[in-house]
Amino acid sequence: MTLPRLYAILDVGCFSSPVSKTALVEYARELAIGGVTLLQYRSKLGSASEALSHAREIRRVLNDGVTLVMNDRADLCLAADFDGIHVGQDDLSPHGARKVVGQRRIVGVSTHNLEQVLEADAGPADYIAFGPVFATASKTNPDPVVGVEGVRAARAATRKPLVTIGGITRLNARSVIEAGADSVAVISDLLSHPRASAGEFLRLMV
Ligand code: 3NM
Repeated sequence: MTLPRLYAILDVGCFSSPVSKTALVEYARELAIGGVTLLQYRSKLGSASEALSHAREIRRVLNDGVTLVMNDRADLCLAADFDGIHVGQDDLSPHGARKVVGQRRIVGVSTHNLEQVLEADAGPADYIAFGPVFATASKTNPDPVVGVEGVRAARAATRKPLVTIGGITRLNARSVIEAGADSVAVISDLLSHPRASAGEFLRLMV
């Protein structure tokens, strides 16, 4: 698969509670208008039924031009008719996720060190996410920062599409791409002006 340069993550935890489905969908729409073509839905706190309701509405409103990936939950990926599933080191294995979602959907996996990159490289994931590249406030208990040098090392360790994540902003995204990343995954630096920020990210990574 070929990844777009920008992989936007809609993290429900970044929205003020009670979370409004309308606000989430509007955010996703703004990202899409800004040029986002790959979007992950991430909900670490709410119920599965709430996540499914959000995901279904996002799927309904965004056209097929946006590839939608569900964080963690292979069941919700299928139920919301998403295009892929992203698993962390403590979730289903890529192999397990693949068994659930089948061959035609995308499976991505998070890694945080070279050993995990090599393990993911040998497995069935379609892409490997690696990070945190820089310090991040968007994840509880993040792994140690890997830095741009870490990205270079990960690039040398796999030929699978490489997504970098963690503290990536419009100021440092280019340096990460130049270190060999195919794509940058971003939560915070899209939040305040999603449409304009997505557009800027995409322009500076051509
Ligand atoms: N995963 P921001 S870092 C969700 O290291 C997530 O795997 C990470 O958010 C990892 O763009 C991270 O705001 C948070 O830093 C990314």
